Amino acid sequence: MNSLDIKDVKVLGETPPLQLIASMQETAVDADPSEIQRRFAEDAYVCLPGFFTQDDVSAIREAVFSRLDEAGEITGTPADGIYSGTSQRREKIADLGQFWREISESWALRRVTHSRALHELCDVLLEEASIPQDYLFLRASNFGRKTLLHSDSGFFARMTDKVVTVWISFGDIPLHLGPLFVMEKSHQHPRVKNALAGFDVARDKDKKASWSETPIELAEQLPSRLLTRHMKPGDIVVFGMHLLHGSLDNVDSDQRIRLSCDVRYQAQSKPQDPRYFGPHPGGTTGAGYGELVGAIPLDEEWHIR
Ligand SMILES: O=C(O)CCC(=O)C(=O)O
Repeated sequence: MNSLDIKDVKVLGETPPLQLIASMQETAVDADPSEIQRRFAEDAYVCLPGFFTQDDVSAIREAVFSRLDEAGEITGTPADGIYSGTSQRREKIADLGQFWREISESWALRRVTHSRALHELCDVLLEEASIPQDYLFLRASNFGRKTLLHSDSGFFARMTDKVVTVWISFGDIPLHLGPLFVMEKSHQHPRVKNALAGFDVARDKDKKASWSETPIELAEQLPSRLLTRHMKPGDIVVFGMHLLHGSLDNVDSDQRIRLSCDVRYQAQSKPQDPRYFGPHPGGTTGAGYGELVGAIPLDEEWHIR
């Protein structure tokens, strides 16, 4: 079954052939924990629609977009999240890292990303008590943005791979706004396993985490498929460290900004990577919140890791 409206999908500017793209499987929020575990063990991801409420998401949109509005990046009502086409972030904000840190630490956001409900879900997925990382990746992706194909192991599995990524949709994210995709069963493929074994993005500086093949090329070669869906406010996708993923391109002609966040939970019993825990986490490279693509003004290019 393929219920995706393929004409809205762009991956690095290309429309994928129909056989290379399909809908993510959905798991009901109230599904039995054993069913959630079974699906996670099989697919390395679970997608739970409506995990958070519209009110939770509205408060986050208000908190984040009103700050971007201060930087001249928003037009109209801030919570609508429409890019103005320009930015005065560099002129108006003294410290871009501090700016992004304040937004990333807002209460509206943290009460969701570090909520009891998410904590309990991650206990189920990790099959033991979990703990969230303090450092999180908030992403405001305007027209033309996309996340290249990669896995999270090279970032977050230095101390343990009993870690999961939780991706949260903070708005309506139809296919042309560039939602997350995962590459179906890529974690099981020997070529992917070999490429990821021992790779650490901060130590192995001569290598990038992003794959040189496009998602369409790799899906053809493995073979695999890109699994995605029209994300709604409060939907979440939780996935393992070895599953390849990225995002579709945001090609929204109305300049709507895709707002999302990714945060990691790990087994509490395992050693913690100090880069991501504590009151002043340094992040992957040690530069703190300033190293994230979110800290880059909306009219500038994103870096590639
Ligand atoms: O939201 C995105 O564009 C990519 C998310 C991602 O790479 C992650 O959650 O690890």
